Amino acid sequence: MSSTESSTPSIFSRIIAREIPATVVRETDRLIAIEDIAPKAPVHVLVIPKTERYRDVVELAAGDPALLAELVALANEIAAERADGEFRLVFNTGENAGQTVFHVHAHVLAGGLKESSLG
Ligand code: DGP
Repeated sequence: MSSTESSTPSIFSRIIAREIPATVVRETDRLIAIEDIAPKAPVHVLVIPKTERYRDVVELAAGDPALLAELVALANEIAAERADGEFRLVFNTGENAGQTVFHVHAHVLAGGLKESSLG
């Protein structure tokens, strides 16, 4: 077994399999978008590849850049539908960066974030 595989399904794989409930915002062949359980912004959606082959965005970009592009496009659509089309896209990458689920996912944060700028 490689370092990118694990013996138990991730929490997101269990959501994708409908074993655990979640509010599904959008679903495509290769992605699911759900409401974050602990929202940090007026819009806080997680966009998650259905495969758990990639633990973080670095692995995803190297392994399937087209899927990363699909993820970004879906984030853009969600921000357009749910807010004003402007959004922050966050990939926590590694434990020391705050990643807690090692199944790659993007946080789509939108809705009046100007005052909480990172810059
Ligand atoms: P990260 O820290 O980047 O690994 O983000 C994991 C996110 O996943 C965090 O914002 C909370 C969210 N999360 C964890 N468990 C669940 C769950 O069971 N349901 C939903 N909807 N979100 C979850």
